[in-house]
Amino acid sequence: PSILSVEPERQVGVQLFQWNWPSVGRECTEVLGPNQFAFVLLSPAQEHIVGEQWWTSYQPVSYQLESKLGTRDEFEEMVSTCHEAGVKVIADAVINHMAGIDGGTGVAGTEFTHYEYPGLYGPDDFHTCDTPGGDIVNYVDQQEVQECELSNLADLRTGEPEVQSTIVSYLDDLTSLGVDGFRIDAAKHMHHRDVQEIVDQLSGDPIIISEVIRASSEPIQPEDYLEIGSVFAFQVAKDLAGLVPGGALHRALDLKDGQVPSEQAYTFVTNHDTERNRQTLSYKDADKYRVANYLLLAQPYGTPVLYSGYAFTDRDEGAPQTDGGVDDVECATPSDDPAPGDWLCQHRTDAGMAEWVAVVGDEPIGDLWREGYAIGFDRGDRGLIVINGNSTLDVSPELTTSLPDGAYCNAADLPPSGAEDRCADGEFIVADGKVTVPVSPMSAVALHVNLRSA
Ligand code: LAG
Ligand code: CA
Repeated sequence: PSILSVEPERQVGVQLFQWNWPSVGRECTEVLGPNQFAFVLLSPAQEHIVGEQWWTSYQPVSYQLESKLGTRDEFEEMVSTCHEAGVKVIADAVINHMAGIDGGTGVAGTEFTHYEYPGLYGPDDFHTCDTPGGDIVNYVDQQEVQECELSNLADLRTGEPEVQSTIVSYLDDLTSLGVDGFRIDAAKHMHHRDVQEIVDQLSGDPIIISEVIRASSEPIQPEDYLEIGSVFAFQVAKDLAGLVPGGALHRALDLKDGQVPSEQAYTFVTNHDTERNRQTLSYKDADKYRVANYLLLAQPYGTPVLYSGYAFTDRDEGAPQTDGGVDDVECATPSDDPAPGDWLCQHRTDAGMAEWVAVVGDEPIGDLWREGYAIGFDRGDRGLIVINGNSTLDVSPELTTSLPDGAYCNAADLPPSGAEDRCADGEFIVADGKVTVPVSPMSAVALHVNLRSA
């Protein structure tokens, strides 16, 4: 029989929240590369304030690449390791602000005060603002959102040429180490003109993903940033949080985020902020979270970014660390009740799905099968998925499919190793355009043409 096999086109990314550089590199080699992940999104790499909380990463004190996540050398090594595995690296660029505390010594030894960062910035480089504490209070006032302080974080005059060139040197330094793109942290808090001017001065042609959290009542919208590059599609995450518990899984097929075109939307189920403020589903939602991830990956809108963090009880709680450095990641055994500090490695559960997405590519959604809280459909003649959102009922539809005949394995159920002989004995038999697909509650079966028995 002619085994149609497809050149996979990597698409799926993963945010490895607070992973140190050596652990990121190892993950690229062992899991992300073999499973056709496209990119990894890092936590911030620059020097930051001292403290056990995760969010010290978001309080820069210098642009030295020395942080709780590793050294400059470790960073450089990680980037090349990931590249060797075929995985791109997106850095988290905290450029709206510097630290939000009175002063101190950073993790690499830089002494600073709130508005003085030796060799980089002095008081004139920061906005001043006459709101209480200089903070942003009123999100309906564009100027206030962009020129006052976000939680006391010293707000850079990002419209000024000298500030811009300091930021550009920092980002170019990351590019010189091989970084492929940037998440622009707190992009909403910088005028899109400022971000555009900074991006225009960067060397190379990095991927740009602006973080502009959509709120319908506000004057600043993600659409304002589309000329600069892509944006994170927060609306998709919020919609998934609503529709999975409600059981209306088919509504995930119409997902979009306002007027953001698919090619410029980075979609996700959760990130480090939303899993803490409970705006989205997270590991705490156990099987609902897993179903939401299947939906995210199954539908064609946007570029999916999986999330991988650690269990926590207190929102400030940092990742497990020793002497100020985050420990190497060791994935905990999957559990619906993990202990605080356990590395969850949620993305590994979906490792085989990253390849499924790479294989189905842009193929459109075929005819929809629907029964109760379960849905199923083809993606062209390359893949098929059935997602069962029923919490107690099995489903077992006999589907009409465009998949070529063969014995398929379940990509949603592969070990993360990406082993050679992944489908020795395919149990899902496509014959004459029909296939029966048994799926247990709150799980999925995903077939693709590159995962068949010979
Ligand atoms: C972001 N995107 O726009 C990050 O995704 C988000 O995680 C960052 O907040 C925020 N913007 C600034 O980069 C995080 C924490 C905050 C934390 C902040 C700075 O969610 O809780 O604020 O990082 O570390 C903390 C305290 C505040 C305090 C502030 C300054 O929670 O009470 O005012 O530090 O000292
Ligand atoms: Ca600002």
